[in-house]
This record gives sequence, C-alpha cells and structure tokens, in this order.
Amino acid sequence: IPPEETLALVKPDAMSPATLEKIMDIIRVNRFEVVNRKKIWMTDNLVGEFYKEHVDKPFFPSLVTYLSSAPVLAMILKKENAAAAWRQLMGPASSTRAREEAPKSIRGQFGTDTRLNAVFGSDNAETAKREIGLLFGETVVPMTLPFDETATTG
Ligand code: DAT
Ligand code: MG
Repeated sequence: IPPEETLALVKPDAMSPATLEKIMDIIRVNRFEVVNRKKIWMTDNLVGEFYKEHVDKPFFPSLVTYLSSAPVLAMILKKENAAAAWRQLMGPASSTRAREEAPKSIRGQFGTDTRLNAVFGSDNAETAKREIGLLFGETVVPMTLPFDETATTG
C-alpha cells in the first residue's frame, strides 16, 4: 500500500503547550511522518472555504467564529491509510461520545464539547488534497511555531 497524506489541525482549544506536546507524542507513537507543519491564524473567509460542506448547517457561523478566533497548528501527516488512521485516533466529534466510546482518542482525552473538539482530520485522501492546498498554499502566512524549531514557510 503506498503511503498517503492527510491534513490534521490542532484547534484553538488544544493549542496549550502541554496539550500540544501530548498530541505530538500520539502522532510520533503512531508513526506518522510530519511532512510539513505550521501555526496559522485562519481568516473567517478561509475557515468558510475550508468547511464549505457545512455552510447550511446551524452550527456553521459559530464554527467559523471559533476557528478564526485564535491560531491553529496545521500538519501534513503521511503514512499508509493516513486519513482513516488519523480520524481513528481523533475519535468522534462529540466529546461526550468520545469520552464514552473512545476515551483514549484525542477528542476523548482533550475535547471539551462538539465544537471545541481539539482536532480536525480530512475525511479521505481526496479531500485532503484540497484542504492541504487551502492551508499550505503560499497565501497563508505562517506564524512562529510553539516549538524550538524554525518555522517552515510556504
Ligand atoms: P468532524 O470534525 O469529525 O469531521 P463534522 O465534519 O461533522 O465533524 O463537523 C465539523 C465540525 O463542525 C466539528 O468538528 C465541530 C463542528 N460541529 C459539528 N457538529 C456540531 C454541532 N452539532 N454543534 C456544534 N458544532 C458542531
Ligand atoms: Mg468533517
């Protein structure tokens, strides 16, 4: 099976250094290659484009406000079946469900509710291509990473 790429986001509610470190450990232990990563502050237009499948949902406005309220960490993760593997690690969107059904999942450990649910993952390798293009295109300016490493640009 050839490796594939998926897009992962750490959402604002999980951007504290302690939580971020635990999430990075989970990524390492599960042997994802971090192909690229950058901290960004998404505009509401970008969030709207990113989540356009949900534009008609009642929660869309609050989702856009939330995700444009503070920086996120965007990562391109690579391994066999990366999209499905990362979504499995994330757990269900609802933090209550995640704690009941998948307490060791990222959302089970770090999610607060259905909106503040710690992480994003692409549905599959196809949607990942579009989402990687949106966030790693050269118009999205990276911020300094919350690590000791130098931020990668582009
Ligand atoms: P996922 O993030 O697992 O892909 P989704 O695509 O169904 O879940 O929804 C996208 C995001 O929208 C989700 O992470 C948080 C928000 N959201 C979904 N359902 C919601 C709800 N009922 N109330 C508030 N926010 C919701
Ligand atoms: Mg989704």
